[in-house]
Amino acid sequence: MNIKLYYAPGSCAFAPLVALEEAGLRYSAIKVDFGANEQRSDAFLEINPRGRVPTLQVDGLTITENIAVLTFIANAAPEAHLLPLRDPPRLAEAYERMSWFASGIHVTIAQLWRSGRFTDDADAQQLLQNAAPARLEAAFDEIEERLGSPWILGADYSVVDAYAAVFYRWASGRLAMDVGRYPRWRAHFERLNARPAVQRAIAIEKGEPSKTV
Ligand SMILES: N[C@@H](CCC(=O)N[C@@H](CS)C(=O)NCC(=O)O)C(=O)O
Repeated sequence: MNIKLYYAPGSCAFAPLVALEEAGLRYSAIKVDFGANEQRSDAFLEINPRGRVPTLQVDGLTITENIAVLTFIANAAPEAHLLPLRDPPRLAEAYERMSWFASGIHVTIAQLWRSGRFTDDADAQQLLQNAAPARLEAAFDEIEERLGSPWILGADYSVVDAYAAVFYRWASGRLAMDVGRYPRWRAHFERLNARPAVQRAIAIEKGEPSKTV
């Protein structure tokens, strides 16, 4: 299999970058430079007309949207147990969390950082931005309350944990939120960060080469 992951450092593509490292699949990580607006370049729009990461290419098939990308990776390396593929109730729980991350929390982040996606009206954009922080706080409170132990789904680590880390990084970084109010989530993030695959994903974001095909 020829796998290429298009990612941007610090973006939500961190989750599939971690998943690929956990899976032990051979792949190429290709950086899309958001600073240079490369996601809007003709070359990248030809790959993903939505101009977003993560974008995965597998033998010429293009897979976009985090949930689809993470699902592909988990299925491509079932021995890595990155999703509870044979446990329907637990799998439903995994998809409930990931869907909420993608269509709830991530969209609220976009309301704050990319309000132009929702309306061209500058005043309406400001209103969207003003409303976002309280909604994010409520969502992150919910993450804190619903965390399993040691991992989100309980005993077994999964791609859901890596996906949650995307939001923790934003909360503690660009959003400059007081993550002290999320002690369980912080402990979860530190546990995740200690995994060798996560450290490798961080190194790739910093420019170290991935396992290339
Ligand atoms: N619904 C998509 C969202 C992907 C998305 O918005 N990715 C951001 C990075 S976190 C992006 O590529 N932004 C580029 C842009 O908006 O120009 C998913 O879940 O994968």
